[in-house]
Amino acid sequence: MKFETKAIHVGEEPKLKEDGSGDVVIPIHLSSTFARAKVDKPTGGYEYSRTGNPTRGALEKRLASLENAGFGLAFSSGLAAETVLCSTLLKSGDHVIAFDDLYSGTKRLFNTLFSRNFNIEFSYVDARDTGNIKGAIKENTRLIWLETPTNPLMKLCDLKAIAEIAREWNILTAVDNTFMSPFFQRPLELGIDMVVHSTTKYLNGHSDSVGGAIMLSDDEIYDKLKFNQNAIGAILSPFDSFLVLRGIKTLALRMERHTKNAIEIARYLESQPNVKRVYYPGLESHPQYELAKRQMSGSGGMISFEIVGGLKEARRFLEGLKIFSLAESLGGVESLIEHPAMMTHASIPKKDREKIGISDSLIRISVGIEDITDLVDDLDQALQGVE
Ligand code: P1T
Repeated sequence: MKFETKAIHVGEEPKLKEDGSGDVVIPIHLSSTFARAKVDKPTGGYEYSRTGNPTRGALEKRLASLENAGFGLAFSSGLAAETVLCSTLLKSGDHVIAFDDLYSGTKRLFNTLFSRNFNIEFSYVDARDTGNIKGAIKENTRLIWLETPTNPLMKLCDLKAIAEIAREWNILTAVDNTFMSPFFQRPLELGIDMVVHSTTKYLNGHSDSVGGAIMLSDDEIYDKLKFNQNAIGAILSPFDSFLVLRGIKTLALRMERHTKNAIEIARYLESQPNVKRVYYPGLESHPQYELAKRQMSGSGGMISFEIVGGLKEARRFLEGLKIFSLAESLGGVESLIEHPAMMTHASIPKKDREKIGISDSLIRISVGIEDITDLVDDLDQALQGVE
């Protein structure tokens, strides 16, 4: 099956009953426990809903199919998925190499819980240059953690090249594929070991559910992660599983429209005198445009740009918008806009933020699927209002 067909059918194949009826959409199985006929083992494969639930199971099957993975696991948030992955595969004394630009919640998790409490060492490198990854490898390096494109600076890294190095050194690789979604980028096909998603974003696509996922093909690692999904208990609820299953059905259509709108907005921004710089991998001016074309089949709906001026100008612009909501998060049908330094990435100390390029003039847009002229007109009136 091709991507669009899998996105609609996998995990939700109707089971025809004797009376000829069969649900086309999987029911939301709310039961927290499942009765059994015999003490020894569960009758229908399910025993307790934290351990396994039919609605979540359907979603996990679909998630795996979209990344061409053997297995999928669904969690209560993107950060819950990351927590289970790291706490399962790392132990005290291990070393992790991570991209220096990451969603700040991921950095906070690494630098507080895993670094301070569990004595795991993190080296943040500019992974745009694969040589920086190679140079950071130590005897105790166990995991390489990447986002591409990164949140919020839209930096890319060469997944195939990094996967090859990691394999050579027997180091595991994980890629947070939230920004691209499996429709535009499938890291496992490039040799990466594990993919992580915040399903809160494009996979669900409607800003009404918080969730996370891991997709992978190694059965030994899967068994360990599955064990800890149950042991830790940060699972996705049946209702949220249903929402994400529903959202995924339109993922391909949405991603195409997000991208079409984003390209127009990126070009519009590039032409504006009070815009200093636009960060979008679908623009020829992006320094890694060639890598983007090779590694991704589309450039997605996320754009960052720097407004001329500083905090004052950014604030005036952001507060002057009418259609774009000033809000954190991304990947929904509605356009969102935010100020990374004061909002999503405020937990990173100012000096570290500035070192990697998150300045007070940086603005991040999650381009929705509304009419493009409405979106450009709104940006235009707010930009004119700054002068
Ligand atoms: O919010 P949660 O579902 O726990 O996902 C965390 C997360 C993980 N990875 C990436 C790339 C993300 O962007 C996020 C969450 N990001 C935002 C809320 C944001 O506005 O950037």
